[in-house]
Amino acid sequence: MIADLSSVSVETTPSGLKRLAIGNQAATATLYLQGAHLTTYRPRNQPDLLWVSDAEDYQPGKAIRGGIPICWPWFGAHPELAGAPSHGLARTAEWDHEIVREAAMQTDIRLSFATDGSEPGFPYRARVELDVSVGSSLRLRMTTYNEDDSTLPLSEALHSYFPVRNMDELTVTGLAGHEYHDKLSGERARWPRVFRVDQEIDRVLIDQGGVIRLKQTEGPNIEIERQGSRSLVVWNPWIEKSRTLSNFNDTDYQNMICLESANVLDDARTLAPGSSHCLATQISPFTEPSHA
Ligand code: TA6
Repeated sequence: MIADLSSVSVETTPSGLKRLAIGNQAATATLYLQGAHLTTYRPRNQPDLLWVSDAEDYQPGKAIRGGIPICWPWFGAHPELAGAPSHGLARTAEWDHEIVREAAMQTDIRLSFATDGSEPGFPYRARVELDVSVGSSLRLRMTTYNEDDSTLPLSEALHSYFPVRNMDELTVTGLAGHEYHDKLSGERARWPRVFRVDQEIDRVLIDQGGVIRLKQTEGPNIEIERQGSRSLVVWNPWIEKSRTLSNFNDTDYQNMICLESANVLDDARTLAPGSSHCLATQISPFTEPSHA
């Protein structure tokens, strides 16, 4: 019998959430069907490249604090509907899934979620498919199909939480010099050449589609590539905001940063009837070249 080269097993947590435990020769990952929500991704011989608060209790109907929450079909607060869920409908909805490919070095899974126009805040028929590929890189392709007769407004993000071992050692490249919208001040500015996380950061780069690299001496170095996205959200709640967040320890701000592949603000999209848009991201480990 050929050894198990790749496996996907369906598990149910004590709280009743269904999740897929994915394993192959290149990596392992954990994917919850509620919200199509990845919570772990570990390339072979690497630490987890995703971060989840250990205050998370994985309850049905509640977004998981960490991993890669799917913000769709709106990002942040709903533009008109007070009381609508923050970051849209998808991250607490039950998605369908099919295992597309189980190979030795790669496992591909397609998840899907559809709206019928009755959902509060989103009166449109639409479908969103998330193609997850677990291998030496983690690839996500989120494709929205407008199945309605009306033009569909779309803002979205793959709200990725990354681990930081020591915030003082963290550098993030690919940001400097780019214009960003500061959600805290409401102003626009240029990203500084020297950037340290030493306060609450909630910023949206508004026209940057290039490679982002998270570098740290003790924790994993992570490379983020994007397609179909020219906006990137950078978020750390820091001290005060951390105290207000659900399923988040007061000191968790010291060990995480969100770098979110997005279509938000100037990069939000409108889909004509019958059209589609794909937002894709690749998350990969990388090693700094050792200086000879
Ligand atoms: O992406 C940053 C952000 O929009 C912050 O403003 C903060 O609200 C964060 O998302 C977390 O939102 P959540 O609804 O998951 O608590």
